[in-house]
Amino acid sequence: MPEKPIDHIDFDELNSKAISKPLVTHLFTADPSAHVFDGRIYIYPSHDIDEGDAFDDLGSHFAMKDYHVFSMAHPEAEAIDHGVAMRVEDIPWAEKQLWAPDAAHKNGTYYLFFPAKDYDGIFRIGVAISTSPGGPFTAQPQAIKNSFSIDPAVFEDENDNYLMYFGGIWGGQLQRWRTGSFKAEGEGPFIHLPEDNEPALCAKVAKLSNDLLEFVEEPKDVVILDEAGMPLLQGDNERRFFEAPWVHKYNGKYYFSYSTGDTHYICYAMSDNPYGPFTYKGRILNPVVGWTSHHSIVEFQNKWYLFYHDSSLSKGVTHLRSIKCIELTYDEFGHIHTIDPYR
Ligand code: FUB
Repeated sequence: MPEKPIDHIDFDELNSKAISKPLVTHLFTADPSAHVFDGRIYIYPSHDIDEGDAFDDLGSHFAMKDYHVFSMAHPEAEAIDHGVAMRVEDIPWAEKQLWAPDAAHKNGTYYLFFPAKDYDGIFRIGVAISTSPGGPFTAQPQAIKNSFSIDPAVFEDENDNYLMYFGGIWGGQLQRWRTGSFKAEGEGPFIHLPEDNEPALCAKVAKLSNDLLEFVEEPKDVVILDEAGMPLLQGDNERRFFEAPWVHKYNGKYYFSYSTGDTHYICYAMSDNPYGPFTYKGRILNPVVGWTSHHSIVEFQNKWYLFYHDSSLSKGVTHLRSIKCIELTYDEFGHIHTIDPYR
């Protein structure tokens, strides 16, 4: 992914204007998926490292090799590092690039869902399990059957249904699956994408099996409609889905939030149905320092929080990010107030 020009940024000034500080400073962390387990906030992020890989629009420089889990007693408390939760060498099917994970809990077992490239260079989504929310996690021998692309986010509905949302375009390879099988031919992030005037590529949603280890249905499109009820178009890059899906429920409505990637917004859309279609509503987070933006939304003690990341600690290095947290608020119609990450 390309760098935004950062020559003009005074990072001391920027950090003094930042609305929140990095939760973790001894490691670089990104893509925070937050959940409340046993009354504590657990955060499942990517662990960013610099492997010296060349920067490209497919994100080859995001070369992560392990996961750490963090937990906090409350959003202002110190984030405790629970240590290495899982390494790429402990995942039989995965070769590289442990990207944005998520977690879920069911019947005393904790599940870590994660994307990684297999030995054919194809992103798949795997599951690992633990008896503790802080790990360590043991990976299943194979990726989830028929899984593809990146950024799993698992939403638990009231009826004990667990739905996995996933997907990401460009380096996330979603565009290579448009016909139902992986299209390997062609180089670069744009090949296989729809034309600008065609409906945008959608994130996917699939219900998980009772043991949360497989899909029990074909992944379906998470359609986002505009105010006129028409699907957003691929060329509408300030609003269309790029990566980082997340779903939460507030006042009986489902909120599908996501990153717009190359325009650097976190946006959201609302629906009465977790499968959608969702109607576009607006922006949650304006652009952060760094190319990517990725978030989660969680309720803790009757307040709502946005977990996100930026590259301010690394002074703008795209693949060395830091997780952060800020309160998120709604208006009387349930619309989310847009957050500016720097005052
Ligand atoms: O961290 C690697 C990738 O960058 C994630 O999977 C994307 O969502 C973006 O944040």
